[in-house]
Amino acid sequence: MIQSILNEKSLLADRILEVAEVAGYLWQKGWAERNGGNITINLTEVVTDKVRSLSPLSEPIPIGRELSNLKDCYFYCKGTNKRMRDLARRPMDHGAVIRVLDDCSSYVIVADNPVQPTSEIVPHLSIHNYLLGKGSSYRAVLHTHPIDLVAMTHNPAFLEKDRLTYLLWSMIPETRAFCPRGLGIAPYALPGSVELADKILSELDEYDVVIWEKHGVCAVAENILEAFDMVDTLSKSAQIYLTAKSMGFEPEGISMEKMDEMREAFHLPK
Ligand code: 2HA
Ligand code: ZN
Repeated sequence: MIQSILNEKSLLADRILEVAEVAGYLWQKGWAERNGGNITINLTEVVTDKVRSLSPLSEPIPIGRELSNLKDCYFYCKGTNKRMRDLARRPMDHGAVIRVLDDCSSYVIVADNPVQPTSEIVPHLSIHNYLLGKGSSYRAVLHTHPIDLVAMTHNPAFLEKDRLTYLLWSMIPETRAFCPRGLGIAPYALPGSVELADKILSELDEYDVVIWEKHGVCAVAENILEAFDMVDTLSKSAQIYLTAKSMGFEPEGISMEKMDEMREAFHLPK
């Protein structure tokens, strides 16, 4: 049998298999054309002695910034140019585990194969660094291209702060309940750029999901299934809105009063 860190049962293997499960959903949803989208998860707390003992499969690769909270941290990262639909079947051929070195500004690939991490590695690691820095329990970062949500960002009116949050919350109660911090907005910026990374970081103070104008969404959560569920729920709301519009009417939406009632009943944040 080919040596793979997934051959032995471990929490680390479970986390990577969850990524594969979500990658399959992204493809089925039509949110992951070609190599579209990225997933990284922080595995440091579940890293096994076996993975710790592996020799690097690459030279140190510079990150381009110093991320001081990531010293000796381990991540699973989708590979650059790799497809979610392939990752769903063979996560260790289309992604890799990396270790950030003690200098906090470079990493090595440690398993299974020298698959180069996603082109969005700098924004992703910057987000993990930020989350650890504020003591967050979030370990998963998902970037994907949901058709309905991205379509909505082509209307400048929807890019006003919290306009989409309230509109999508008002379509079904689940969205308010399971995406209680709403949807942040990042104006269009070059994919993979430091500018985009910094804009997302500033939005994450307030939101767990950030939509990037004319591109996609980024969601952070304790695990990758939770991150997927938030985007899925927001997308469901967007579909209800678009379905009502295509039937020729503006959906009424749940009133602010009813939403406040729900916020109090379920102890949701303001
Ligand atoms: O890596 O989605 O934004 C694929 C992307 C880049
Ligand atoms: Zn993208």
